[in-house]
Amino acid sequence: MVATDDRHSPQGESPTFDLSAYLAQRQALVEAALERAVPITYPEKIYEAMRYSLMAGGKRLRPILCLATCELGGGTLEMAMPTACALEMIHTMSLIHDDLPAMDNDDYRRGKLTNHKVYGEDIAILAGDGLLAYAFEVVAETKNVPPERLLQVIARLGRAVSAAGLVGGQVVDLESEGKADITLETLNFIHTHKTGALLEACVVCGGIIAGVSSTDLQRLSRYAENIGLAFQIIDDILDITVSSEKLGKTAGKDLQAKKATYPSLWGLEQSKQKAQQLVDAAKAEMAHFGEKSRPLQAIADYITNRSY
Ligand code: GRG
Repeated sequence: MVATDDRHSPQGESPTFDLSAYLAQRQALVEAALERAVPITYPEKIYEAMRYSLMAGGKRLRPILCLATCELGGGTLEMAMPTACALEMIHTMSLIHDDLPAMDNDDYRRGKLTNHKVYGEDIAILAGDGLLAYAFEVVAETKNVPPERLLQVIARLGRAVSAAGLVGGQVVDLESEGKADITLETLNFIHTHKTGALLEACVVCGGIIAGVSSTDLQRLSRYAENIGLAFQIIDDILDITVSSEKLGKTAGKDLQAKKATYPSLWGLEQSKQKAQQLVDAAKAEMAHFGEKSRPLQAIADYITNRSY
């Protein structure tokens, strides 16, 4: 099963900013940096398993967000690239663990068999652990960024993956499975933690690396909060409206697992409207930054217009 490649819908572009070209260029930079970051060495099996999922494609939205906010704050791509790679490593490890039989039990991810289907559950767990640990090492070894900023980045990343972030969201998600009476509050908790926490870390860490003010960090954080929730609402919509081939993972899983989703609470139309309102609110946060925020404005639009 292979995901089709219409990644950057022209609908996501503003007339004056070529988002497709921007995303393609940034993706290529990230791919090259990831390629260099994880060479295969002894014991080869674990590096191969880590690289299998890390280099399997994906939109690379998280590293691209981190690079974009660093540039917005006056920093360079070089300053943010190690953290950008670390964010993709953390995201990939969360996908590997999410797909395990003990969690979502999925066979396909990013258009390929899941990690445990190829390497077995034991190696898949370790590949996730290896990527998570390596992410922090990569950030700590960043050159040309003041150490106190790197320390803040490491603290933010730690919090984003912890029980106060991804892990906590995943626990409530597991507890909620099969329950018909999940409230909007619980659904929001799951997604602000499972999906939102890491997206927020991407945006905020780029700002920290660039050394932006705490007021601007708060603006970036609010932007991220809004796009994070919009991203998840669209994810829920795509799960019921798009094929497995196009998604690169098993479609219709939410319905099958009787999971509460935004469309199941609000219906499709209202879910789309809510996502649009959140994207508009995210873009409003960027108005303060003027022209420099074009990429982040266009990425916010892309989130609601994406097709996989
Ligand atoms: C972090 C220590 C630690 C453990 C993981 C399994 C788990 C705890 C959390 C689950 C996190 C998870 C899988 C959230 C879903 C996030 C999401 C919407 C993923 C899809 O992101 P895309 O569409 O995927 O950006 P690509 O493949 O394009 O990168």
